[in-house]
Amino acid sequence: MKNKVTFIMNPSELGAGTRGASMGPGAIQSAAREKESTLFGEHEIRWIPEHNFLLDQENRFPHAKHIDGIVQIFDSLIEEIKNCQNRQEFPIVIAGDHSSGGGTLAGVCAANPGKRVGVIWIDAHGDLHSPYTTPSGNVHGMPLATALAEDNIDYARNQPAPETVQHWNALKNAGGSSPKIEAQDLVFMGVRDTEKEENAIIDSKGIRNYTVAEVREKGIAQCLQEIEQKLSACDLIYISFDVDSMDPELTSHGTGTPVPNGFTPDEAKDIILGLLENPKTSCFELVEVNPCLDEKKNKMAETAFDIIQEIVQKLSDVSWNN
Ligand SMILES: [Mn+2]
Repeated sequence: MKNKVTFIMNPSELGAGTRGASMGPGAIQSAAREKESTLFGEHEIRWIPEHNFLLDQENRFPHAKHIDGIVQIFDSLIEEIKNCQNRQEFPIVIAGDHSSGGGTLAGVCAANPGKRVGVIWIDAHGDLHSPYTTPSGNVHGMPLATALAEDNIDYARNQPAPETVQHWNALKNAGGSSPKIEAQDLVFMGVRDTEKEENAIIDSKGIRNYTVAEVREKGIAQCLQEIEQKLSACDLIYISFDVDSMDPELTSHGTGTPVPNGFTPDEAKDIILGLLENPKTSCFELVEVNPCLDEKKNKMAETAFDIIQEIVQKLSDVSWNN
């Protein structure tokens, strides 16, 4: 049984389309300090080296902006997740933009070779684009395609340059395996803003999405029971929580791409705490807090911190796999 948490802070915002998500991890720490919480003093904190200086240079990769730096970030995340595994500690990753999720997931797979990894992606978006299909070039819209090794060539709208493709292949192969997960082992929750290129993958691979409406209608407990059943063949589960899965009116617009009609903060918390009761859950990540965009001072970071605090409390109450 693991009983220790390590925070992995990844202040990269290379994958985001608006600036400021690099300050998300710091804003969450500030929210903690404002409440005079000692949570971040009670656990190991590992900071991923950032490459945000690339944002001060001309972008060389229009179809996967700053992907050269993101390759480095993936490698650092893999290293830290492996270190957590060696120390028998539970990693809580707090990251700027959601491209981080691809690296964390690569790390979970690399730290557990031969194990089947399930993913619960709580998000307003599908994050299934590739350099071939992206309308924006922002890599935070691509992390799941790195894990699924999904170029989605049938829906290509771009012709990425060879150097871009080389880096993209590095992301897909990060940690030494590709694909890292099967589409049937991926569950969406709260996804409500996708593009046709992503819908094609969701439809053809039958990726299950628990909408906000379905979760409310069935109840969280019933949905989580179904998810546990669906992922019963998986050895490990990784939870990726994008704060834009929550309703911006009930939180704030302190995130890069807010979408109306999301989960309430209490619903998000109950979902995550429920998922942590599954002993297979091995890693949690929270992303996309952007204090520069917050119209309610530091509200999104405060909301995120409340959730993180409850997660750490919960983890001290439950035991889970190796
Ligand atoms: Mn996302």
